[in-house]
Amino acid sequence: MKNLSPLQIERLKYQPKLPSSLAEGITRLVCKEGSDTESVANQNEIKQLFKNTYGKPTVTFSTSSDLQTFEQKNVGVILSGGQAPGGHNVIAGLYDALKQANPDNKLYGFLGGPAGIIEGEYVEFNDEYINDYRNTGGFDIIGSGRTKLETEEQFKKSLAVCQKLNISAVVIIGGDDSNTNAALLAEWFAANNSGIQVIGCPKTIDGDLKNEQIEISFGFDTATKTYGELIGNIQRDANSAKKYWHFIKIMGRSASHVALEAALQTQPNITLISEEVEAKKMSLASIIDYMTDIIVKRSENKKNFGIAVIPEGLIEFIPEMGAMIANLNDIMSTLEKDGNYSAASQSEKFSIIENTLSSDNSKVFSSLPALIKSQLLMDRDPHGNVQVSRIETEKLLISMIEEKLALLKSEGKYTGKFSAQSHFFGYEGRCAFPSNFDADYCYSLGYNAFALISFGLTGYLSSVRNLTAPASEWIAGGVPLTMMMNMERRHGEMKPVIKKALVELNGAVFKQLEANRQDWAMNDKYLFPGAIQYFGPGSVCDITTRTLQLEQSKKLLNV
Ligand code: FBP
Repeated sequence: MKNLSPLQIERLKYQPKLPSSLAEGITRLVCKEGSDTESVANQNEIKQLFKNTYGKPTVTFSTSSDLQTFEQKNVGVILSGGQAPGGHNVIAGLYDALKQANPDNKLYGFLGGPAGIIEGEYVEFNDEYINDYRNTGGFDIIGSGRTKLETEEQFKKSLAVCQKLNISAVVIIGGDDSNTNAALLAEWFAANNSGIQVIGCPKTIDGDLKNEQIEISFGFDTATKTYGELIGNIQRDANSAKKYWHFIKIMGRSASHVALEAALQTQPNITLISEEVEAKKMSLASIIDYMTDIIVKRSENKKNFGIAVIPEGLIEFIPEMGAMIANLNDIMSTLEKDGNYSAASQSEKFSIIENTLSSDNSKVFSSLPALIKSQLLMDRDPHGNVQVSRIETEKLLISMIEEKLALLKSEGKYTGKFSAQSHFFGYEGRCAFPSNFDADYCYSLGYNAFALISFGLTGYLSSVRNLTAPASEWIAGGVPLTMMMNMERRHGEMKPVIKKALVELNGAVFKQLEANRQDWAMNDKYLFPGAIQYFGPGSVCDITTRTLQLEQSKKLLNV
C-alpha cells in the first residue's frame, strides 16, 4: 500500500454520481441538436476566423433503448492553466466512458499542459494509473502549463504528434484562455481536414467561465469552500483577540466571483467587489475613504478589529489603475524584447516606463510604492496579462489606510488603534480534495466529453447543467466554443478570446451582499463554515455554493 492519508484511502473509494442520461452508459446515448448559435459579440470577425466551427447548434444527451457499438479510438487529454479541484476526476470520467465504449480504446495524457502535445510528451493511462488519482485534488496526474496554442508551427507539431499516436480527438481541460486555445486548435484541425476533434472542459476556480449553458466552471465549489473555511477561522481569531484588522486578498484573476462567494459564506466586515469599483468609477482614494470610514466607525464602538475581503483582480478595475495597466501591457510587449530595458536596473526600468507611458498613466505609475511598481513589471503570463496574483494589493491598501488614519489622528478625528495583518488565499484552495459536488461534476464533465467525441462533434465545450438539482437530474450536452467568443486586445493586438463572465451587479448574488454589507460592517455577523465535509448528512456534504443557488433560484423564478 502506498503512503496515503486516511482521507485519501477513503476518497479513492468514492463513486461519483452521473446524470441519469449518462448513467445508463455510453452505449445508450442519443444526441439532440438545439438551435444554431452566434458568438456573444463581434459576430462577423469571429465567423471569419472560425469558418469551419462557427455557429453550430448546442446539443443535449438522452437515453435510447438501442445499443451503440464503437470503433476503436485513441484520445489525448491536456490539463491547461491553473489547478482546480476535480481535474483528476474529469480524466477518470473520460477514461471510464472511453473504455466502456470499447475496451481497446486508448487515452493518452499530454504532460505539462499544452506544451505536451506540441513536444510529444505523453503517458498512456491504464486502470492502475487512473485508480490512484480518483477523487483527489491537484493536476499532478500529468501536470499543467500555460503555453498558448496559437501559431501555425505549434498546430503542425500537434497534428504530427496526434498522427503518430493515431489520436482522433483531444480534450482540453481549461479556463477561458485554455478553451480559446481549444477553439483555435479545433478550427485549425477542421480547416486542414485532419479528422481530429477537439473538446473543451470548463475549468477554473475563478468561476468566470460561465453562461446559460455552463452554470459554473469546476473547482469553484471546492476552492471557495476552502477559502470560506480559512476566512471563518480568521474571523474567530479576530473576534477572540480583538486586536487585528485582517486584510485578505482572495484569488480570482479578474472577476470577483470567488471573493463574493467567500464573503457570502462568512459575512466579513468589508468586501470589495472589483466590478462595482469599476462601475462606480471608484478611484483608489475613494476606496481608501470607504474602508477607512468603516474602520473609524468600528473603532468608535471599541472595535479595533475586523475582516476585509479583497478580490485579487481589484487593481485592474480601479479606473486610473486599469488604464495605466492596459497602457503598461502594450508597452511591455515591446520592452520585454528590448535588450537595453532588460539590462536596466530597477530604478532605471521605472524611469523608462514613466517616460514611455502616456502622461496621465505615468503620473499614476509614479505615485505607487516601489514594491507595487516592481510587481506590476513582473513577466506577463503567456496571454499577455499582468500576473495580478503577484501584486500585493492588500498591502497597498493597508499602507494607504495607515497614512489616512495618521492624518485623521493628527486632526483629532480618530483615536483608535489600527494594527493590520495581510493574507493572500489562492494556492491553498486550488488543489484541495474536490468536494462531493466537484467530484461528481468533474466526473460527469469528463464522461460527457467522450459522449461529445462519440457523436463526432468538434469545437464544443462539455456542458452539464441543472446543477442545484440532484446529480441524477443534471442535463448533459455540449455548447460550441465559438458561442462564447468576442474580440479583445492582447499583446497589443485584437484577438478572438472567450469572454469572461464578470460579477453582474444586477444579479442575485451581488444583491445579497449589497443588502447586508452595512449590517455586517458594524454588527459582527460572522459565519464559520468549517472544513469541507465528505461524509455525513447531504445537507452538509452535498450543498453547492451560494452563488449557484442564488443564480439558479432566480432563473427558476424567471426573475
Ligand atoms: P485559470 O484561469 O487558468 O484556471 O487560473 C486561475 C488562477 O488560479 C487565477 O485565479 C490566478 O490569478 C492565476 O491562476 C495564478 O496563476 P499561476 O498559477 O500561474 O500563479
